[in-house]
Amino acid sequence: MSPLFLYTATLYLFLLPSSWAQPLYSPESCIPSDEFGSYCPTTCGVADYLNRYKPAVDKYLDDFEDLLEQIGNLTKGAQDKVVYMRDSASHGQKSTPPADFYFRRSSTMLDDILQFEKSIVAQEANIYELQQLLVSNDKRMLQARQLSLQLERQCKTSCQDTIQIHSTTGKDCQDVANKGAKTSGLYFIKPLKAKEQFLVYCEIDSFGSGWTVLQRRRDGSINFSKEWIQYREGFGYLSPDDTSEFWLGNEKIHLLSTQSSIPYVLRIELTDWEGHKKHADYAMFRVGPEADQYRLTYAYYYGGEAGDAFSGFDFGDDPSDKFFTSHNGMQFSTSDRDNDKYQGNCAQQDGSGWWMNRCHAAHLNGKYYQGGKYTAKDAGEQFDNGIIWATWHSRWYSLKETSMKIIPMNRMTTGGGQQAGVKLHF
Ligand SMILES: [Ca+2]
Repeated sequence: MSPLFLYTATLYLFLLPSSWAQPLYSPESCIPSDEFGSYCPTTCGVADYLNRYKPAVDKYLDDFEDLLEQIGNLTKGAQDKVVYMRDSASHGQKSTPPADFYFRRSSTMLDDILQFEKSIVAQEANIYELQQLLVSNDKRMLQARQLSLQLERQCKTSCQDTIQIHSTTGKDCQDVANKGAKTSGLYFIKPLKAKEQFLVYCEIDSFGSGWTVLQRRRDGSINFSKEWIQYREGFGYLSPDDTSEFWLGNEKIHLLSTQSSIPYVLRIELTDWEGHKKHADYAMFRVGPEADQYRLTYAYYYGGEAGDAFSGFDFGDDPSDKFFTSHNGMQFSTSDRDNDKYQGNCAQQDGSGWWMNRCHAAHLNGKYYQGGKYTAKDAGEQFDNGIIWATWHSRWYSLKETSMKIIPMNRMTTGGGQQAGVKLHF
């Protein structure tokens, strides 16, 4: 890597928002990533990065300065020589008897000298510019160093963003709860066929029910307009106090939902902008493998006040509305992978990833609209691309909060579901 590149890269880092600098975590103060971002959302990494490359940049600047000085000295020498030559030439012209040959030769020499002088002036201007550049670079370097020192100082006061990850693990959050975990938070789990464990948010209630949360929207802080790979791997942030937005990732959802002979119930929880909360449950929720484009299936609508939008909705536009907006059996689509039943590309139109049909009656990964109500004009191209649950609110109403979470089906009758009279959050 050339020193110039290092210098550019160093300065450029400051222009990036801190989230871009996340992979540069400090091993002492941050928790390494488990494919879900690094748990040090501070800029400590930037300081480490700067400190690592500072000596190289300093050396580069020193060398540059030496070079400029050398050029300056050379120019001065050349200038002295020109003055000397001009003086001797004109002296020769005056003192020597006018022999044509010598006179012409002397004139040519004077012309050359004049040109040479011009070029020296031009060189001097160049050097001046370079010197200005050096000064401004020095200034920027100084600022960078000051910022680096500031960051260094901040990073020495132990990282404020540390999070607690509980030590209990299991194949899902219910397993974690069965092993005695009592509080909601972040846990590592490892579904049966998973190659490695991964982090999830577990919602654990006082009755010992452990929900594994797959999706969360709450404030629009995360852009859900992502492509296939991001939907496969997951994106957003997991937080120990359930304050952030995320998509857990299709591969993880697949591994979770297909691991056991005990099927899962999917619960969808929704909050509108008036603060009302409703939910919808689906029995035997499964997401297929990537080879089958993460196909969604469930056996039946289990209940809930939000209604069964997942099975389609009759918008009144066409008799086939309900059939073509049902999500059961649909493969997952993203803007870069069209697996929908529409001649166009639903995911591209809506800028999201979802189990698109032609296109949707339920759409929880849609665009976040503050305040809820939006119009075709707001959506830019007339598509209903908000966060939609059509059996509750119209498709031109985008919900405020959503979550998708699963629990083994047997928990619905042994304390985790409504049947046992467990106090729910609604
Ligand atoms: Ca299509």
